[in-house]
Amino acid sequence: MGNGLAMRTIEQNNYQKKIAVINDLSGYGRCSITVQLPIISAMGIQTCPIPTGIFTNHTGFDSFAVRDCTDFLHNFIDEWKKINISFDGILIGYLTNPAQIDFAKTFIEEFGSDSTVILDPVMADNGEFYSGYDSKIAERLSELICYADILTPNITESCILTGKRYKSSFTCDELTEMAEILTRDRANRVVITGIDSPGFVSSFAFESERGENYRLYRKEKQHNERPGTGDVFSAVIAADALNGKKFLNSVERASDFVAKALKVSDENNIDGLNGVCFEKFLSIKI
Ligand code: PXL
Repeated sequence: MGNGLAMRTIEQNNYQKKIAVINDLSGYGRCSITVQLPIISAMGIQTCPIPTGIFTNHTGFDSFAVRDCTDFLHNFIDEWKKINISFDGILIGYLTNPAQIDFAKTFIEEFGSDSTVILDPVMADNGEFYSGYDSKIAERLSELICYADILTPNITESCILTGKRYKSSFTCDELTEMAEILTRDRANRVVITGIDSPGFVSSFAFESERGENYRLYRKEKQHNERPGTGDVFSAVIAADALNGKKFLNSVERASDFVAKALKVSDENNIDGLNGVCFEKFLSIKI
């Protein structure tokens, strides 16, 4: 603001919770910020997006264009500090390079003192890294784990982060061991998604501070693989956490929500590249 006027800061109040959403913006294909904002808004939380990159469409398509936003990101810290805002939550998804991982750490240090930090360590699926990711980035991403309260890796990401071999099935003991490793630092809640078994796909929820500390949520497997389901899932988990919901109930709700949307997408013969049709279920109760 010019003319030597004092910068106007935002008066904080408790009317609504606020979450910073650090993820990419995919124009087409129902991924990342594009799906997370409407879901979190529908659950009553104010969203403040920080796009790490702008994609014309997600990377599952044969062709896409991307504008990396790394050089711009520091402005979010600089400008938001000037208006003195704070966040109840910080949700982190698609980070594409080490500089963005450093940005996420600094953002948490600057704005996260009273925040619940939810980290979806997006980097791989079905036993393979996504295009643009490799073990070097994975090593840097694993540093972010000690900044998070809640982790939502899929089974492939869980194996990478805990140094376990990816395979076609896992026992509850093996999943518990991974969850215990992932909750060694700050995080006390983890949900490992996309666990495959014949005809089913499950999420394994683990809370380190509970007596009976894990539960498996099993859903019928749908025909089509769809990108963005992890983004939908972590959005529900994040909004529920800010709304004070119990973690295990929240994992059940996120699993139900994703399963319903996957089913309707298949029933309507929507090609997998279009992502998951979640919009008609947005009346999700808070
Ligand atoms: O939801 C994962 C994801 C996020 N962002 C982009 C992607 C993908 C997965 O394909 O391509 C751009």
